[in-house]
Amino acid sequence: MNTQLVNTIRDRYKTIFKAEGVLVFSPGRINLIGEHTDYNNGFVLPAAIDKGIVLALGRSSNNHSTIVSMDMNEELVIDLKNLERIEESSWKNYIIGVIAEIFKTGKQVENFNCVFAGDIPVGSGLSSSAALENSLALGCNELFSLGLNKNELIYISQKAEHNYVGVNCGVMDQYASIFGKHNHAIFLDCKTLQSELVPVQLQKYEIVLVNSNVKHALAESGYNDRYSVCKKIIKLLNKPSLREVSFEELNSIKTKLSESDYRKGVYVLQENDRVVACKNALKDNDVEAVGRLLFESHIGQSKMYDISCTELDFLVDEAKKSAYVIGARMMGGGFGGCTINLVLKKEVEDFKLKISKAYKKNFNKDCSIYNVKLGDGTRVIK
Ligand code: GAF
Repeated sequence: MNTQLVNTIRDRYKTIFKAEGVLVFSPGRINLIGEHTDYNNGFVLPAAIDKGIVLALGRSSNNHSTIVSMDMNEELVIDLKNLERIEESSWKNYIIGVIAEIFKTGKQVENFNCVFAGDIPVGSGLSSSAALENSLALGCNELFSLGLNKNELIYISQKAEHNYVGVNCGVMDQYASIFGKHNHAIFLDCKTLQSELVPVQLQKYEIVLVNSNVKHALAESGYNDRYSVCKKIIKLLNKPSLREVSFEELNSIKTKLSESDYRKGVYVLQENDRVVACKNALKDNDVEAVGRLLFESHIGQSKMYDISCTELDFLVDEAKKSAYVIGARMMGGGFGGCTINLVLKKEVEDFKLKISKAYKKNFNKDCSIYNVKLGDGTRVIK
């Protein structure tokens, strides 16, 4: 967690609202493997990171609530009795959505003031959105003593995204951001919400993220289309989710599906198997196998589920050419954002230099590179 950011938010809240606020940190996440499996009741293997959103929140004596985004240099003023979605793609819908979803649980939020900022790049596949939702949900829980448990906070954040942002997301991002644990990944069964913490010991390797700087906005990308394809398949098979579908069952309706929809169904089934294999490889300390699964996963995302883009494919291909990268793939919802790479520690600087140069040469634009540490989940900062 970035202590400088915490101090900045604490001070800014004090300056604007002349009071002390409750301070919350909520992390973004990486995902080792398991993309677009969460809304299919499948498996995922994410981890919270040391970067995220810091938010300060306190009571307001006004008859409205004021929320300040330092990064956007924008302010939102809301009337708690009239929480309508804003007809634009904006951070404001995450705020409105979380408050509205808290009200739907029967809990009462009163007028509040809020300031927040983050150190995760927006639209990069590191889930700044879940971090924002969770930070506000936990902040309200603390300030107004709502008594919501962690799973309830997760569902509030997820529903905010469904109903106010317009993304039919699964539960992975909100779950990882709430339940993250230092140096661990979370093997999560999205059907039962049962999870297992898996230590991430990568021996000679480390995780390096390369941001293509192609911005994705899931509500505007093909994310919801992929969701619809999966729904179409399970409807044909009369199953509750793709989790309950076998390869044989999928093959039995092959002729009723377009070639592209069939491929997408196969991808989800295969990706679920890869998540389980990856979890086992991590537990067996078989880092090379983890890497191989990452490369395979990318092929599925790019050639079968069609959620990659030229820039992400290029970054993974470059990584593959390098003798000291044992695994790489696009990460998150897709259509832009970051790749996750497992790179030999002693060659990380060389990797960064080479991949940046190649990217610039090919696309005439810069990529950005981040080292991340796996950190703890959403929490109040005392
Ligand atoms: C986004 C969504 F929010 C997640 O729920 C998940 O589906 C992910 O894309 C893809 O795995 O981050």
